[in-house]
Amino acid sequence: MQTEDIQIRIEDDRTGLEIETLKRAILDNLFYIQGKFPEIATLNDYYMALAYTVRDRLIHRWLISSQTYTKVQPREVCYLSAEFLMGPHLGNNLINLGIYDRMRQAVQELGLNFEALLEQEEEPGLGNGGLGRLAACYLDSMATLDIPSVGYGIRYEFGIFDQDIHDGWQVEITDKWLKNGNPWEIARPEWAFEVKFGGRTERYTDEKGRSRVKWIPDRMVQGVPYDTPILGYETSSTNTLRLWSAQAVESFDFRAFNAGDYYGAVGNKVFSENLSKVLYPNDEQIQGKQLRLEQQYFFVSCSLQDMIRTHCDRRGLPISIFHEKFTVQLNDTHPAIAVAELMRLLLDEHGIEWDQAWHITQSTMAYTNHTLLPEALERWAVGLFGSLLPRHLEIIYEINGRFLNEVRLRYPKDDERIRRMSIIDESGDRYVRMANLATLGSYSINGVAELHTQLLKQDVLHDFAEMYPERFNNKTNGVTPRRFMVLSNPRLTKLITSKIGDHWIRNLQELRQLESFVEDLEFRSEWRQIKLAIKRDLANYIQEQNGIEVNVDSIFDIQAKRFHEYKRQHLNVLHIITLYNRLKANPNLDITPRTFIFGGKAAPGYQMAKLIIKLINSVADVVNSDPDVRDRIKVVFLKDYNVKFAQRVYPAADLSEQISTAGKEASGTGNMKFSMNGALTIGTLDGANIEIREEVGAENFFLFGLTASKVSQIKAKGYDPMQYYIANSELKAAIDRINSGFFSKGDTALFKPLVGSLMYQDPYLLFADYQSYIDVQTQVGEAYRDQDHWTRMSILNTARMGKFSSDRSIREYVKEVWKIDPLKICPPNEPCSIH
Ligand code: CBF
Repeated sequence: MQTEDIQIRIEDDRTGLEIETLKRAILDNLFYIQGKFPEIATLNDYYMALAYTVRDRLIHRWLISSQTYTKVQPREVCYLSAEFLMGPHLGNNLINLGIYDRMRQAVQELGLNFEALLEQEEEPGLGNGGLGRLAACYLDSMATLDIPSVGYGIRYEFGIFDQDIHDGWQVEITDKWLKNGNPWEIARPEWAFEVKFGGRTERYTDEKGRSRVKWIPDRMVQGVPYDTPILGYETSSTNTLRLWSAQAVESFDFRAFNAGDYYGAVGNKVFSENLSKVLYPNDEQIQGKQLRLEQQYFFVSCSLQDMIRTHCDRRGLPISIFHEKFTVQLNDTHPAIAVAELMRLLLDEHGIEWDQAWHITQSTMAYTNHTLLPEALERWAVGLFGSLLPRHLEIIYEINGRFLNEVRLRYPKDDERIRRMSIIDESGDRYVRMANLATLGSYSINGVAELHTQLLKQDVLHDFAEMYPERFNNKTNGVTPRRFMVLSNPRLTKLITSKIGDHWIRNLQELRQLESFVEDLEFRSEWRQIKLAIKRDLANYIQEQNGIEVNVDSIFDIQAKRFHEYKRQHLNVLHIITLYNRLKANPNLDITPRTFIFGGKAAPGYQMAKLIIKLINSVADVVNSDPDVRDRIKVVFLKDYNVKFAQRVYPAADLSEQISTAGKEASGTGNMKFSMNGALTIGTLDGANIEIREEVGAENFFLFGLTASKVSQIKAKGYDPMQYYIANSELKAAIDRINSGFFSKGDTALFKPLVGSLMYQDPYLLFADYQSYIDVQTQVGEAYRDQDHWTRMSILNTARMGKFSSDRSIREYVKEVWKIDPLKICPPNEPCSIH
């Protein structure tokens, strides 16, 4: 049958947006999909029924989008990322569909608790932190801006671990996010690909007499795509997040089974499926593990094969114009193997000559760098690399040889430069440098904030930036206001919308209009009341979770992010101990009450970061129960920081801690989410803090600390933290308190590694920044006493955050990097001739 002949009847029950239709659809899904009568349905059954009701409403838009892409053949972005930290889908999809309130009413009319159903969703934690969450924000913005795009990644069976706290220590628990089923995805086994590993290569002459290479692998795995629709805000554009799951090509070996090797019969299946089993839980730290390289190659190969199939088979286009129809954005170096894989596919599978293949590859790839930390720059031992990907190593050698010849021509007799620029690090054991491969293979290379891009060009990729200046550019990160304002802060959203309408949700610069309300007494009062109400909600949550009662009139001073020494959660702790010492010395001291709230996970193998978590909890135990403190300071560690948790915390903050050592945080995005929700920032001149301060105004930002260039200078001169310790009595007292065993029940050994590292090395310059931090914290305390002024600053923070919408970032990528035109998608069931 011809597909044109088939008229599919799309039923109103699956698309209708009326309250009665929504109610009927939920009950229908409960019956037909969950297979339950209401009397015995669980909360999860209702959640699933609701989620399917929403998914049904995405499907038609999704199919029209993909049909339109097939017809129009637009240029598309493929966003390759080893991590997508999506957060719960339900609420976000309701916002983007524009039916949030209507659905709440429908659910309530069915006698169900809407909030409890939203809460029921297990979030897909397929990322560690900033990098994965950025990818998720960018998917939202690309769909919202009608940019044809696909997000490609890995469907990890176990995402980022859940964090529990036992006796103050972090304990990791397996994240079984799929255990109740995932209503948002659709498996597409019919579109699976095979991925090869290991073995050897062989040269042969083809029928045209050309010398060609064949890769004879020693094992093969299958990648099965699972697709999730990504609907934009107030548009029909629905793009795809395509995550690959690893499966055995042949899942049961009958020969082994018949020979009595029962385990061996499924051995290959177990081995293959391990590939997409678990997300590596390290943020900005590489371990060089074989499985990690296998994961990277696995998803990159599946994704590139998928693009080529779409291009050549589905759209019937010649491979020679592949780069005109696709651009690939490499989210850090994790997918950088794409450069060698696309070359391999073009050379070996499509018979393209080297120069043309290189032209296509280099015109396709664009690379975003997300970190300057040396421990996060990926490199793979040549031995490991070659045994896993022998053909790719050959291709990389060839790329490198040709490239280094160019460098020699341009910079004759500069052997040092050759050594630095080579893709192969030969300074000791030999390694493949993935950042060099990504840079060389890309037509665009960008950092994620002005300072970061500047340092990237100055330092890590200096030689490349000198040789190819036109390829380097900055794209300051952004975050989606749909999730991080509209969904997570409905009260503030309502107030803002009541004053300036709702266009700001699509065009965040419109928040500037709020500036004219700063002098409006009633508006300020409403603003303050809203913050207070949200703080009250968080206080209740803290009471429930930690059994700690907090004062909602105190400053909610929040540091929520991954634990890393460069982020300096321990500097925050030194401030807490300093305040504590002052109160102990003078119990009647008049300080502004504060609640210090921490949240975040540490990589399981990162002992120092775990010790900092233990220190926070130990300080909390002492401070919270000391009668001398009389509730003027409270310390709370909220466990299991994830997207859901973040949505609860950002709106409740008065003060956002962005206190990394200058030059270390590439951008930060939590800093943006706090500030958008009216928190004031205490921060260093690091990452996007600099641009946030420029936007909100220096007078509405608490700045402290050394600049990045001062940090480098001090380090170059030979930094001695001990001098600061000796010279600063308050700093000394804080450190001595920890050292004395005061927070560890007399155990003087417990925090020794941490204190020793600070006193003798202090690689992140806490001691050098200590006094400036304490002084500015004192100013914060004083400023908070003038609530009216604080509220003005809070409003101005929100009003001036327009720049940090991910829509702005994506518009810049579209215009300056990808060069893609938006493509409007027709709404379902409406006559339409747009594109
Ligand atoms: O660019 C997104 C984020 O990426 C990181 O989280 C990363 O993993 N490299 C950086 O640490 C952040 O600064 C950055 O905002």
